[in-house]
Amino acid sequence: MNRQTFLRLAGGAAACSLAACQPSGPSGGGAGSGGKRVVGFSQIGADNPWRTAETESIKAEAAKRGIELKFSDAQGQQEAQISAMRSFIAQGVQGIILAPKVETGWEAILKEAKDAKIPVVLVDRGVAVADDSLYATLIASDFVAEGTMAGEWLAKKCGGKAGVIQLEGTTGSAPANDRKKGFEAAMASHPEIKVLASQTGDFKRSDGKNVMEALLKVHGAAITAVYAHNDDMAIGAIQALEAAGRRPGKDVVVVSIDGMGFAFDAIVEGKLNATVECNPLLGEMAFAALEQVLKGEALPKLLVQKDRLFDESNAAAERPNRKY
Ligand code: GYE
Repeated sequence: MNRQTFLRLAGGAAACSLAACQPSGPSGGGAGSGGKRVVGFSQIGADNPWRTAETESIKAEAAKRGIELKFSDAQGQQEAQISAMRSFIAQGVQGIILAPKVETGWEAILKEAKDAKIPVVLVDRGVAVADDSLYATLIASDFVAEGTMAGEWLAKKCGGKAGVIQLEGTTGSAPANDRKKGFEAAMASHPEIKVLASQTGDFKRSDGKNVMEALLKVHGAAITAVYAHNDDMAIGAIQALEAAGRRPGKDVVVVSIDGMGFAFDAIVEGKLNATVECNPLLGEMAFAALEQVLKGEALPKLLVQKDRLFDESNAAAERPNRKY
């Protein structure tokens, strides 16, 4: 070891913090300039404010911890997420944070990360893999519970009788699959609530609006409630309902999930009836989990976020506390 290397290492040890000084792993790579921890984050895209809030949370936490973050926005393409992960592996990052678009199709790339001894922390959506040793942990909400909570609330509000439109999230994604499952489980005990149609709006406001417009033409006055898998699609649906001369929040009950600030505003305005929160601020938890894995500590496979429901009884009081 030459003198310069020795001094750099010694200096590094003196300034050692959890974030910066973990061993770089058996691959030996991953130290960025100045010996910084390097982590890759593969994000699905930036097509709604929830996702942008999550991205910001992860970027801010990396900066706070002095971690060099390699960020990739896959613009909605799973293939692009897989390529980004492959590139993170090739660059020898010390950990990967992945927000997987859909549940299936991840085995091969997760295996590549595992073989390279790079831990993967899943955030916000789960994957369907037979071998759960392919990832370190999943930090997410219980989407089935969210769907059930929304469904029970809607059933009560509608007096057990309604014609519902379900606006589903991205096809094949864990939150779309599970929010549907949870909602339909709740509906099983309400035989007079009919789901008139259930279609994807891809978690996007514009798609929610277009799908609702089309379904209003087919089902018209039979529609008395809307269940949207996220707030953005609910806002799109509210716009379509108003354009069709309906009164969302009054003669059409609208319930959604995410608990975004703009959803609280819509509740206060009386156009949205309820939202079930789903926390996108996962940065701190994601990096804390990654540090634990890198220290060799055991982690539960699932770190569940607890969600609450907000409606006209509590939305206004909670609005000033919302962080997203
Ligand atoms: O509800 C939605 C986003 O995966 C939990 O994805 C997340 C969902 C969230 O696009 O708004």
